[in-house]
Amino acid sequence: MVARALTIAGSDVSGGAGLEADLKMFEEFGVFGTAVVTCIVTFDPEKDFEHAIDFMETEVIARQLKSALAVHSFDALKSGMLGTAESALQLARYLEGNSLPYVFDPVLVCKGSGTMVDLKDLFVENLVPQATVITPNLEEAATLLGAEKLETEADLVEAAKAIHALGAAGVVVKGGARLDGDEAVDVFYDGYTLVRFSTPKVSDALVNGAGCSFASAIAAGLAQGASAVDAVAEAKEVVTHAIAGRLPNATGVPSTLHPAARLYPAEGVAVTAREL
Ligand code: PXL
Repeated sequence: MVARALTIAGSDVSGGAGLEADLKMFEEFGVFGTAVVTCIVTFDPEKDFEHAIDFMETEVIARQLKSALAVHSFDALKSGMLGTAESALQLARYLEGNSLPYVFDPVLVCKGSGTMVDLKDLFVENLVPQATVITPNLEEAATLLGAEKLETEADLVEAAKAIHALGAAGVVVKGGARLDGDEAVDVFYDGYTLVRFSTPKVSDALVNGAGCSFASAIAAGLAQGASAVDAVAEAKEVVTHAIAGRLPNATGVPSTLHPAARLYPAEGVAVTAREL
């Protein structure tokens, strides 16, 4: 049976991130996907590609959610940029009533744009405890925990444990390009297993959509019945290829190339998993 996944996310018209990334990633896994649009991100080419975000009306998001859920029986949900407190709460209310695997990408900022940190408390209270897997980067993890900067692998481990203690079933804290060193390191914790995942760093620069694609690849794996730790390992491999194959664009932040693992695999990309 074909697995089905729903993303609740913003639209990134540049195509690397947001629901565009999610749907392309679902497709790579052979998962049928659809999307609830929470906001639309555009750029002003006359102002150095400054971001603008248009938020969908809460009522329109509610109608999309209701429609999608009525049409399909989903095997997993993923959320990305939720935009407003109301849309985040709406999603939380839905999640409280069911046990679908849920991947929570706690997007608080968009690379190169302003912050949405006012959602932090709402995330911690309402969405973190619903997550099957939550996928914060270093900054998001620090914000969720009200911590100072996270800078070392030991910080990643502590953050993964602390976010698990906030109620998330599985946590993967992403060191990514932001953590110093030759490897891209992520730490997974689910209360039993603590795993350090690493790949050779294939880009020192940030790539637009890497985080969205990682979370949606995990959701696709969960939708197909993979365990959280296996879904994370597979997602890391696919997304590392997608980062290696990144496309330059006019914004200066290259776009993730979602089908790269299949079409343009990079040499030397392998995921190493070590239980800590
Ligand atoms: O990568 C964060 C992100 C999430 N969602 C949308 C975005 C971005 C960053 O560009 O545009 C819609």
